[in-house]
Amino acid sequence: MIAGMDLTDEGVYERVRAGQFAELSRRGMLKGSVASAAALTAVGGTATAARADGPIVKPLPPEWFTAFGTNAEMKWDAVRGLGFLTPNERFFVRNHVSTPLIDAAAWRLRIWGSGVRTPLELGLAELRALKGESLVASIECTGNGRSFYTSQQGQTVSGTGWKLGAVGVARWRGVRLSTLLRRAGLTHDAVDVLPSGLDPDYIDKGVNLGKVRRPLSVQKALKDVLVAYEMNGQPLPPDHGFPVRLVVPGWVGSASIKWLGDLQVANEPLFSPWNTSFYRMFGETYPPEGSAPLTVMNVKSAFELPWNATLTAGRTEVLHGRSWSGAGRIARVEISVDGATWERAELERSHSSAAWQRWRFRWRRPAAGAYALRARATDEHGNVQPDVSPHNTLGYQFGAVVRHPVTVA
Ligand SMILES: Nc1nc2c(c(=O)[nH]1)N[C@H]1C(S)=C(S)[C@@H](COP(=O)(O)O)O[C@H]1N2
Ligand SMILES: [Mo]
Repeated sequence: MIAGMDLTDEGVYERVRAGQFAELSRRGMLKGSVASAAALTAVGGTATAARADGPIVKPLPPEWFTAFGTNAEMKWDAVRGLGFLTPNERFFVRNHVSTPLIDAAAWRLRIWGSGVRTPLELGLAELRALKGESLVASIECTGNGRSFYTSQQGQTVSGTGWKLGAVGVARWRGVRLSTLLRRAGLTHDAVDVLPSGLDPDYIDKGVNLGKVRRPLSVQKALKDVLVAYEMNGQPLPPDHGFPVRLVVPGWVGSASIKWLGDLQVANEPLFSPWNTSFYRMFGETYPPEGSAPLTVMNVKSAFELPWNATLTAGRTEVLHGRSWSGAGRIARVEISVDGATWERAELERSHSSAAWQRWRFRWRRPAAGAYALRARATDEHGNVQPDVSPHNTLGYQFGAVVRHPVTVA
């Protein structure tokens, strides 16, 4: 315990560690570790990586981001007026450890294991020479919305206290994972793919859990997963996986491994802490080993408004927002300003089914007072946001309708 803080709480731990990290780099004590980290080698794959000055490389102006140690949340009020895609410099960051600076010229991706006949190793130029494809897709942290378990439902959960900004949508460009797997001679009995990152090992409560890595099924890998090297027309920024990351559409963000260095393909199920200890539901209503590993993300909605925004009484206000679902397109969005009656929001043109849906709602001449605005979306499969999210101790997948406070004055 540091000064009464509970370091077993992931959010507290990350804040404390980031503070210590910042202090060390201010005092110039990381010079030695920069040199030793320069020859960092990943399991299987190789790349040289250096450590940046802090856990996140890009600037995090407070008007765009809420900083949480190694993570940074996009502020929804800063999104108003931006286009459909989240600009790279505005995209949320979720780092288990810290952004590595990877030398693209030395980067290699290895594909190996019992599920491929001809193990493959390729560099960035070779990857870029393969047929490229673009995909507009969201990436959303499994814990997005976590703080509402506490603020809205009075429940205790651990992890970063995100509001709704641990999500973003980009146009990704890269090579289909299926292309690489087939080139490596994917066998008929292959079942799992385990991508590993090149960031430093993740130390959780003093235990080294190794490289950030999380298995996904071959089925999903062949369906729509992209091995991406571009984000919104630019090379991936360091914080978002430079030079190469996975993009696993619709699935929990932790599946979209950044700084990809290694792909193990196996003819038997693979496990890592990221599909056994984390990214499952744990708690009262779940078995001791937790739910099945989480995959598809749930339905959520956000207003493009500051928290506790002040609006002008008697003036018609056009409220803007976005809704999204890992399962597919959004079919309907309803808004309530009084918590009792619901009206349809107007949907804008729909883009990719793997991305969000923009909408607007005309709030006619609101009277002065305090309100809780609600947006409730339904996706094309009939998944609808409930009033309450079932509790789980790690605070994953908060999908209930969020009550967004505003004051009309
Ligand atoms: N190698 C590696 N990949 C990773 C992570 C990480 O810490 N290391 N974090 C994961 C999690 S939990 C999420 S939500 C997304 C976040 O992607 P972003 O930082 O580009 O927004 O990356 C995933 N990929
Ligand atoms: Mo995440």
